[in-house]
Amino acid sequence: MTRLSTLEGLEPAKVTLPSYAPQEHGIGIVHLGAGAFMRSHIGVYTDEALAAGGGDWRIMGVSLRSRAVAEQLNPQNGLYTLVERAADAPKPRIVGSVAGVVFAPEQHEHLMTLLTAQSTRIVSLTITEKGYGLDRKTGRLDLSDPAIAADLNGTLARPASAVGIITAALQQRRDAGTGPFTVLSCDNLPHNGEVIRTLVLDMAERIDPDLAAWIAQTVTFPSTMVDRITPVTREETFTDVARILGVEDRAATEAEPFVQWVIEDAFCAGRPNWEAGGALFVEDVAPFELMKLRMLNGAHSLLAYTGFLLGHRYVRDVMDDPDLAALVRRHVHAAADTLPPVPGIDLALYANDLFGRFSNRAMADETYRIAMDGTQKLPPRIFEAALTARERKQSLAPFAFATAAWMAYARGVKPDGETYALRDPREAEIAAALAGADGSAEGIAAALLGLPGLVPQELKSDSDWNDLVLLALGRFLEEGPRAAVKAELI
Ligand code: CS2
Repeated sequence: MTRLSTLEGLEPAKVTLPSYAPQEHGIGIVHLGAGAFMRSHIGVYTDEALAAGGGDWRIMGVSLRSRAVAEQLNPQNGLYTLVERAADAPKPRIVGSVAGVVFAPEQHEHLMTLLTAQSTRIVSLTITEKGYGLDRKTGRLDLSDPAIAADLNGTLARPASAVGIITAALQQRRDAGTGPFTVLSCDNLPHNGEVIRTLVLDMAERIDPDLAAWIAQTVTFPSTMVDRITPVTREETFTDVARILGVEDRAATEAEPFVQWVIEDAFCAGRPNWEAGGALFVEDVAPFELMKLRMLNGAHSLLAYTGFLLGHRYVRDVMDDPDLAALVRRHVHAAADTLPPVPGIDLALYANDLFGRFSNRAMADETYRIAMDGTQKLPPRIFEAALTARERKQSLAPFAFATAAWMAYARGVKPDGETYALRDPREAEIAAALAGADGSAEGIAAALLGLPGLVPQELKSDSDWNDLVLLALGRFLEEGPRAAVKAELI
């Protein structure tokens, strides 16, 4: 079977095709973190923008760690299929907005040429929470992050971290008089624009204080809320595409039909017409970010840990389990109660949509995917929500339960004794902390709550919070996850 590399020969009756000629559009966006989420989200919005308004806004993806993404997309001239999964037949579309992928560790010069080109006007990122090198305690760079430390020691000669790459590119642009680009974080971090701005400024200040001043004056860092559930690509993704299109697509990606993007309109060097794809431009993204992080992502983390320990492979299986579905509902409503008003959104309807999205039977979204990187995900999703609940004198129980579920999961053993990898950047630290603890709920909770910079002090010193975490964790350990869940529902 031939490999996808051109639109020629593809049948519009079987697959939605770009209504524009991709190769006629130059590159305007360099996107760090060229994984599945780039393909299901910014790639699609930019595809719509190119179709509606044209312009030189194609995306060059950058892979910071894995060569595989480049090998998937480059032989295909950046073309890929996005398969939308809902109850009816899978809906494939070819996306034409991605031009290719640069593998940063091996193509440093090429990457810098791209980033310093006048034509590059936006550098966007989906590098996951752990990719930022953020020290949550100080809100600044985490100097113990190996990539950040290496970049600072090498004074950005050959940067490895995303923050280092952006700072080095901005330095060269300033020196050459090229002008700034917009830095657009598309990760699940509250105030993601402010976070990346602070980190880039922090790095610039340590290397070249004048550069920091130039960045502060000229570069914009809009915050965004991004949303589209994008499972890991599976064998069926490839076989469906091959069957429907008659070509082999090694970059095929699948996602749910729902998609949302709320963006602060602060672009210092222009932007595509993303409204064409339905993006919403607002003055303040914060309420939308909080809504999505606490309601969707918070419930996701809760259901991932609890569901995984109960043997549910997919999110849809969790929603088929009446006890767990009830717990998910409780969590989503409790999270909604911590939110400020969100302009134009009815939170009850948003919650209902979430239950529908989680229950989508055509999606194979693994609890194990969502369970990874817990130390990075819990603070914004669970702990910050708990802090607001505490201020408002609302129940802490849903958030404490999610935390206890993570603690039970962090032990790395299923109830039947099978072990698994945590897949967390602090995995070694967690293992060391647990090795030093006795196996009781008290011992485990103390070890994990004691991980530096993880749980906010206000929660750690709240006796209600501690009692609730201990009670739930005790049930997980002594009676098992089913009993722990059932006890919550009484
Ligand atoms: C998930 C997210 O990985 C996770 O923990 O909660 O990837 C989630 O699917 C997306 O944020 C949905 O937009």
